[in-house]
Amino acid sequence: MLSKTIEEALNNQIKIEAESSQIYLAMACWAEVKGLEGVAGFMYAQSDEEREHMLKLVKFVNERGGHAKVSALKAPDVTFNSFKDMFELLLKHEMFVSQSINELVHISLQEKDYATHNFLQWYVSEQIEEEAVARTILDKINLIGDDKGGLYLFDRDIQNLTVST
Ligand code: OFO
Repeated sequence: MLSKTIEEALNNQIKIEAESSQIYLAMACWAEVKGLEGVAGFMYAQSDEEREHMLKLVKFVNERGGHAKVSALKAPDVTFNSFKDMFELLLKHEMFVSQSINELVHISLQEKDYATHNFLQWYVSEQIEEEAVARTILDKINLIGDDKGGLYLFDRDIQNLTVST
């Protein structure tokens, strides 16, 4: 059985994962209208993954005697100054998510909820991977600079960088 403190903290994370999915969906749409199909495909996949992260939490809360809450979400940015800006935002957001997961791990230890602590380890590993992918993408974008041909190749290659769930 989840304590109220843990239930609330997990519900907060459910909201964050849902917002992440919306943020990446908005990024996918922007990339698509800008004609970068590869980047759009990558961001649609990221958006789906965040929904999976959310659902995993939802099932866990409900299975452990809590009640997963579906709440109103903050509207994401829908336009960006550049692809570099967009991926910088993505990295910043993933760092925020990692911080939130770390906080959750901390709370689970304080509450002596070792089942939740164990469950959260998957998210800890996932965040390491997601931050690493975001950094790799930013490194590539920095290399390309303003080169249009480079952007074309980047758009073609980004599909191979898809993060596993
Ligand atoms: Fe990319 O954040 Fe979920 O966990």
